[in-house]
Amino acid sequence: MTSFPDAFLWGAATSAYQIEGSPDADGRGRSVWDSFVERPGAVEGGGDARIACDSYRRWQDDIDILSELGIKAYRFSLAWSRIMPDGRGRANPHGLDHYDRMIDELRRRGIEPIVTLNHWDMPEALLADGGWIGRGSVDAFVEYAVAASDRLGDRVDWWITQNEPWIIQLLGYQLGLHAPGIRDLRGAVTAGHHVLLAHGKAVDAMRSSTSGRIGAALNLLPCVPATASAEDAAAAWGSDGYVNRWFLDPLLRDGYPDDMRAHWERATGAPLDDVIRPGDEAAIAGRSDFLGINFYTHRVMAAAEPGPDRPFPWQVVGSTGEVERTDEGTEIVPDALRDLLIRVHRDYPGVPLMITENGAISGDSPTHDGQVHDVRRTRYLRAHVAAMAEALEAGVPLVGYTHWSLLDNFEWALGYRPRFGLVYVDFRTGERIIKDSARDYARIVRDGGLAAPERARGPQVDSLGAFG
Ligand code: IFM
Repeated sequence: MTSFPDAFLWGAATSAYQIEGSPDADGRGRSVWDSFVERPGAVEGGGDARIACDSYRRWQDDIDILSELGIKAYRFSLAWSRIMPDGRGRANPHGLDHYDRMIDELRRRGIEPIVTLNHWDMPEALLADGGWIGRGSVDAFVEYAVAASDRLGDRVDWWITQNEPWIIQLLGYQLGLHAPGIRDLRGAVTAGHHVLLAHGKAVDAMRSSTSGRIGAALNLLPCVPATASAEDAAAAWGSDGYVNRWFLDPLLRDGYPDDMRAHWERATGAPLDDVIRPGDEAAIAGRSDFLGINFYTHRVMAAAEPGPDRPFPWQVVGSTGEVERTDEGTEIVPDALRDLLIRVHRDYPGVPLMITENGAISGDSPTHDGQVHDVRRTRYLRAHVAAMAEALEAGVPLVGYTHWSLLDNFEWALGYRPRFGLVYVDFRTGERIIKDSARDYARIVRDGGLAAPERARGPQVDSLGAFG
């Protein structure tokens, strides 16, 4: 048996916008995603999240499933616009009531709540000031964080302020593929900075109302050179600055990395001094009690000439040859998770780490027996648990794992086609079916890890046996 700590947080994750539905219930305000999904072509299949998994109404069903599976932690997000319908000013007590009830029920069932504050659903009202591009977003976020912490902070031991700042910056403000759909390179780096600054200021403001641990969740992508050439090595390091170090260094060291700052200043044609103001980096650094890591895959990088759609001198080329992939073509590289954990611990020592997301798209649906035999998700999950075990053995202070996702859900611009859930959701009826992968995960949770022989087979496991 691999040795995970007894207190290891074996969990599953969701986010409010992706599962809740009920956009008009109990005084919720509009979020940036409500208007983004109305843009023609913004969401594949033209779907929206007005119902999604209906979890605002079915939240007790979701907790029943967690409990049935014996899952020990539930990472979910508060819908920002349920709590701050107008973006600033008044907090909506009915929105807070909902999460208050959920947290009490989770605790009653012995399930640890891990609460994310910003999983991308900023109140639409804040767009008047540019969304995250406006510096006022920082104070708006602090108001929201304090409202949440004042009400819930006595029962939440784990807080995640921001989910995936790089994705907010890249898809929301650089490429315009996510809400609010802005394409503005300088706006993007500004937005990303404000997301981090909001983290630092919110942590300070929350300390008086919660003794819980507070961190941010970064989606980290190990960047590997496509060839042994010096040019590709430089491309991989540059990409690492863009995706990983631009967020890790200010959070866990003392400021932005110089090499990437130079890339940004060259690409945007001006120094960043008016964006990253004196005192900002000091307000971000040293605030995080732990780091959340969302891990899905790696980036195989080659050198390239910058151009109109390529601001930096590198490009993603992917692996050549036989590589296992998800239904969506994402490369499955569990060893990269082990190496990433070891690297983060080496470069940013002393910080507890939590895998706050990890999962795979696998489109399995119920078969003749009414069950969902998602063999590939099971294999994926086991391989990543094995990688975590190896990282723990190497001394990495890993405290938890919340699989993405508990439920099939609204996958943003990709709509409902990609299924990430341990639990199948019939989006016409709301019915939930526990997949085979969830039953296998339940056994891992119960046993506190993988049996040694299973682990040795790693990603090659092909005989899954009877699930607990
Ligand atoms: O569904 C998303 C989630 O909201 C953020 N991280 C990646 C997941 C899968 O794409």
